[in-house]
Parts: sequence; structure tokens; C-alpha cells
Amino acid sequence: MSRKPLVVMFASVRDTVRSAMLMRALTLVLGAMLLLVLAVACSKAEAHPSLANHALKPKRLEVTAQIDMRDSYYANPQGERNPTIRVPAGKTVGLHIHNEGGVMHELAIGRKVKGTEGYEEVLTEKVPMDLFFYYDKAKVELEDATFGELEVEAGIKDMWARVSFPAELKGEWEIGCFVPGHYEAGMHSTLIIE
Ligand SMILES: [Cu+2]
Repeated sequence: MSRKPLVVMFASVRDTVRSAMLMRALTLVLGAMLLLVLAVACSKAEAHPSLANHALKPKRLEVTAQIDMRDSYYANPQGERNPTIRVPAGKTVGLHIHNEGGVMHELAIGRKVKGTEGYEEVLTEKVPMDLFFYYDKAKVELEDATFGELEVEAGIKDMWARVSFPAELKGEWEIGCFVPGHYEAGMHSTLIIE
């Protein structure tokens, strides 16, 4: 029998993957990194049962803001629901992102919500950030990244974004999760750059 159909199938799968990557390139790259981190996490689950070690963080931070994800809202370490997060412009800010929930959540930062898809004005497309993922001694670092949103799997507790917001972007922004149903369920928080 001819094997050609199989080849065609592989080619079309590859093309699908390629066009998906063009559309959501960074999300997929980050997804792959997270899978890598998760794979490490799974393979070491017994030796290292706790992900709660926060000794690792990016260097040169002047200010730190905590963003906890729960099902389905954001919180600070005190458990306050959808707290207003304030960060200064012109300083090196570290956003420490934990998913404390049981499902994947997104972190999108922008303003002017368009339907249930995301924001019309996306802050993370305007301002590049350095992204860091830690697990135990493993670290993935991505410098100067602009992106639409971060997808954060359940169990990810040591993701950081290092960023300096320029003064011209001072004002009110929003952090939101656009996993279907989450934004509508109230998963959004105010971010003020001051
Ligand atoms: Cu969510």
C-alpha cells in the first residue's frame, strides 16, 4: 500500500501547527516551557513534594507585587479577592505569579475589554517584560518578551515577570483571565501604574 496519505497527513498537521504558532507564537512557546517545567515537576514530584520554595527570584528588583490566581479570581497573599495592585512607573518591578487554583488561568493585562476575548489595548504588547520560570534548580528565562497573555497551569508557583513601566503608561489598567467563563465569573483585578 502507498504510504503517501500518511505523509500528507503529517504535512497538514505540521502546517496546522505552523499557522497556529504564527497566530499565538509566544503563548505556544510559553506553553511548551510550562510543559517542560511541569514535566520536571512530575518527574521530581516525590523527591520534592513542595513547590512553595520562593528563594529564587529575578535579580535587580526594586518592587515586588504578588499576583495569586485562585478559582476564579485573583488574590494577594492575604487572600483579598481581586485586590487593586499598585506599581510605580520607572522602577524595576517583579510580578510574582502563583496559580493557587486547581485549573489553568490566564494573566492578561490591558484595558477596554472586547467581548470575552481579551483587551483592545494590551499593556504586555506595548512593554516588553523578562519572564522567569523556576522549578527547584531549573530555570527558564525569556528576555524582552511581548505577549498577549500568559497561560499559567495549576501548580505553577514560581513564575515572575520583570518589567519597568514607562511614565507615559501611568494610569488604570486591568489584569484579567480570559479562560472561557472566568472573566465573567469575576476574575479581574485593577492594576494602577503610578
Ligand atoms: Cu481563570
